[in-house]
Amino acid sequence: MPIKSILKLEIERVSILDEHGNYDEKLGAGLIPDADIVKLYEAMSSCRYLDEVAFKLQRSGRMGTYPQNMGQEATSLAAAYVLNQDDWLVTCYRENCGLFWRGVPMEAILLHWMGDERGNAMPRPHFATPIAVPIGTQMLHATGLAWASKYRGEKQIACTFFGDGATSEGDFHEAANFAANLDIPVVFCCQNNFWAISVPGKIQCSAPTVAQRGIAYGMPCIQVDGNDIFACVYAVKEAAERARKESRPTFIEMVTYRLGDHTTADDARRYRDQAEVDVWKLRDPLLRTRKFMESKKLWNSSKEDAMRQRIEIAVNAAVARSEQIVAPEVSDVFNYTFAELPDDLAHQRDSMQTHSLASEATVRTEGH
Ligand SMILES: Cc1ncc(C[n+]2csc(CCOP(=O)(O)OP(=O)(O)O)c2C)c(N)n1
Ligand SMILES: [Mg+2]
Repeated sequence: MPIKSILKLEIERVSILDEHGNYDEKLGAGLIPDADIVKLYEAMSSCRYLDEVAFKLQRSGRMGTYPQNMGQEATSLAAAYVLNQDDWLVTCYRENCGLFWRGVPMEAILLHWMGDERGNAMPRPHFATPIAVPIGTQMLHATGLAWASKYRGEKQIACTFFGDGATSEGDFHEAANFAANLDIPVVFCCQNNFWAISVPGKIQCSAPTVAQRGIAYGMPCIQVDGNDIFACVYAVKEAAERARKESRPTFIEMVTYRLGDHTTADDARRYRDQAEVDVWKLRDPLLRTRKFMESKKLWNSSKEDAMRQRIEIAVNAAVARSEQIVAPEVSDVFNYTFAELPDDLAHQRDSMQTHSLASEATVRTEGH
């Protein structure tokens, strides 16, 4: 028997508005109305400004740590723009732009990174899950949420975001396998920014694309220019339609780049070349969207200045609200996990309230 080729795979890449301002009229026809692109640009710009402010808050000791979103704004925003308000948006920690579009207030994100978990209690109208810092967990949550929706006969789908590094975690593979085999309406959006903190993508994924990791599980896969909001909208739209009509998952690799450090606890200069960063600065999603709007006479510098003023007022007000909120009771740490607090935790709670490290708890629990 001759040896036959039994499978040939292909990954398509979508780019509509490139960094040089070239726009694919065919793919982009009617994709985002002019009025919306202006709103999307303002959303990306305010997310960028919040990033700058949060960085300064951290450096001046007013925030614990913060992961800048800079450079990756278009990806999650495109998804939030395409999805219905009641579709689940299941994010990682670099998707502020999508969350703000959903209506999550800026101060919620600020509070979370200031160490106040009330900021991470996403209320129902936003259909967003808490920011997930443990890498990979949220792909499973999204799969579960979408499965529950399918089981109940509801139309809600789920869309989840994670990094290139997260696709090396077992959780990703479990979620992808489960979603593909059970026909679950979930959209997997991988933000391939080429780095998992200091680990470069090429030493943790030997395949030429991350997208093809989804092929192994039998789901449609596509790669898009993640700094091109049009391409991201195009891909999420297609994937959301597939999820809704056929109840099938899709894997989208969004190729992007984080222009800042991994978090404020990192110094990326120690492991990546400035020359690489400089190349990606030219591919900035904000820059190309602005140039596109200017070429269509939708934007000019006086509109930019007016927008900048609006953004500064909004962000500064959000910072003020996040810093003015009354601090939670320390004992809240114990209040939301158990209906009846076990003895050892009750002892910890009570001894914590002695106000002196040397003194014993005034209230002692039996057995301690
Ligand atoms: C389970 C787990 N392991 C390790 C870490 C530490 N950690 C935080 S971010 C990160 C890298 C993630 O890289 P990637 O998935 O590419 O996301 P990016 O930050 O680049 O968007 C690691 C290893 C963690 N948060 N959770
Ligand atoms: Mg990464």
